[in-house]
Amino acid sequence: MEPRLDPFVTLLDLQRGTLDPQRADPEPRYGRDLVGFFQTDPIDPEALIYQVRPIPVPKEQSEIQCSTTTIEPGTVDGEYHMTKGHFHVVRERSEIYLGLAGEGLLVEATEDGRHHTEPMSRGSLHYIPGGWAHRTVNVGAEPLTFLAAYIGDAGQDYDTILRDGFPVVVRRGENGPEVSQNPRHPRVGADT
Ligand code: M6P
Ligand code: ZN
Repeated sequence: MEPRLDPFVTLLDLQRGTLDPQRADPEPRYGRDLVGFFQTDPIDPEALIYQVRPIPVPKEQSEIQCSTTTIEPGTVDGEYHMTKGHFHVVRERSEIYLGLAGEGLLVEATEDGRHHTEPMSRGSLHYIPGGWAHRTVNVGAEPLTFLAAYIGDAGQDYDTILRDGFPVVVRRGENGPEVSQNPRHPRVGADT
């Protein structure tokens, strides 16, 4: 075959998730971008909640999309800062996350409401199988940074999350993070 892309290398700052050279603009997510994802909408529309730094390649099945994500520490009305979370549009597409810095929780869920959480920290390697929505939550005092790699044509479905949310929410409790059922989710299933 005739190769489609030339090889390339990017230097990743393992603490901050920055890329050099940056092959695409970072994609910041502010309070205003996260309306509808927390139990209570963020008060400050200008607050930076997280930032995605993509390494762009064609969004096709033959390519591997890669990005870093850095979530700032903090809470929105008691819920820890988190990503929107998504299913893949092509549901069977899988993904890998690798924790780089900070302390987090990866929350995964199926469409019938089963759910699963895994602690994230430097070196934690997470396999997210097809059919599982995924959201990362920063439960620490420092930024949470992780690397993601996924099949290029996966696509992100946010509408299902905006409608139902995840089966569980992660809040700051007296003794650290507390995972509890989301009262708004239509069908909370088993913790697997
Ligand atoms: C990871 C990957 C990206 C995703 C990002 C933020 O980097 O899973 O595909 O965009 O996290 O998550 P979300 O899109 O759910 O806000
Ligand atoms: Zn994904």
